[in-house]
Amino acid sequence: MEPRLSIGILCHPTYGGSGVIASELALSLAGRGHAVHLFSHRVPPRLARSPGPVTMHRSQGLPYPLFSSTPHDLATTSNILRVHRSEGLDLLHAHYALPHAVSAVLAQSAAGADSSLKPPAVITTLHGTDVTIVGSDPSYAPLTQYLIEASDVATAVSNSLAAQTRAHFCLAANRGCDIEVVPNFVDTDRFRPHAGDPSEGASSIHPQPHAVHVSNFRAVKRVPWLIEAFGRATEGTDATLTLVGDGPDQQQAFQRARELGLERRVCFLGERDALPELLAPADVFLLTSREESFGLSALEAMSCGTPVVATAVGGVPEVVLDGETGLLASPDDQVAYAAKLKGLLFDRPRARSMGHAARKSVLDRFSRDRIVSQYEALYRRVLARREQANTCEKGG
Ligand code: GMT
Repeated sequence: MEPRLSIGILCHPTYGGSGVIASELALSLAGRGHAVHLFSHRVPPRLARSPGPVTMHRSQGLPYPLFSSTPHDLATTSNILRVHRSEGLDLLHAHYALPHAVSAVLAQSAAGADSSLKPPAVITTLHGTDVTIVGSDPSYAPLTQYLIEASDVATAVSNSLAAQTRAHFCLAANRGCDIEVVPNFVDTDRFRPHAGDPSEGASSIHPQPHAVHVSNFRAVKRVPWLIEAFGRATEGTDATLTLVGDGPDQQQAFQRARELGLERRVCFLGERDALPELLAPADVFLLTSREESFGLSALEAMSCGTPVVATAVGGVPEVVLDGETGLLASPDDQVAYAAKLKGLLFDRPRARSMGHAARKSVLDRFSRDRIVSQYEALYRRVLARREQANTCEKGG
């Protein structure tokens, strides 16, 4: 039997995306018998709603007048060292390069300076804007490049993001170019067709065509553009759209819906935990991002048997198979996007058949068990490699 590992996971406490993946991974690894510690400056919502045996370490830096802002990341590093000294962590898995890979690499280096401690391995998972927007900005690019190289292994959530990472950071041949692709995953038991429907799908709870979108309402998601496209596709009909989530563009989106006279057909729900119950009854899930390394909310919708109409950007075509599990359009062509949406939203048999294909594709390619096993195998490979390097060093 493989030995039980002691694992530290670092993440942003976000409602979606990397915060969800890190929390679900932590819970799954704990469910497999590993000792799992999660480090973040708040409890991520997906962890908070679970009773799973993950030890949460909330980093609270000391506010002090000398600091321009409270350095919670330094408190995270300190927390890791405290746990490492008392329990011995085998590895640190940083989700989103900044600032978590900094904390992980620094903790590894500090542990290495103490001969009584065995430094933990560092795995960094790149999620998207940590490479494309934040990490590539001149203010952070050299540090991001260093972190990718300094990690024992860096992973990316799609082939597209791996290629972008290589293009941004791996022009010179260095060991940081070794980027593995480990895609995101979904809990297919929770995100399932007919979730929350007591009659298990005997009839849809939305008699009229119904679309749904879930996001953090950041500019990159283009929610006002999505509302315009929905307006074009559904003019003169009683089709409805539910928007789930919250973020910087929410007011602008609300305003756009009002300007277009859609306020009675577009419903803003804000952040909700009941995502499967909101995704499963929809005819179509909409995604209109300008860039997207993966599109976890689209995957969650597909797992509920809801097909996706999305912009063909970044890693989205790896998740949504055009013509099979959804439809893709150029991010620069709202007319084409609206035409594809119209073609699917008002053709329930077609939407249902694509929804079945979407569910099957998720079960075949992105199930939680499959991807957590991929991470577990990666951890063991990295640890074996470090062990071997250590033995060689000692042997002369
Ligand atoms: O970058 C963001 O805006 C948030 C980020 C995150 O940390 O959640 O989202 C990225 O990671 C998700 C999880 O891997 C992916 O599903 C999203 O596609 C990705 N967002 C972008 O690339 C814009």
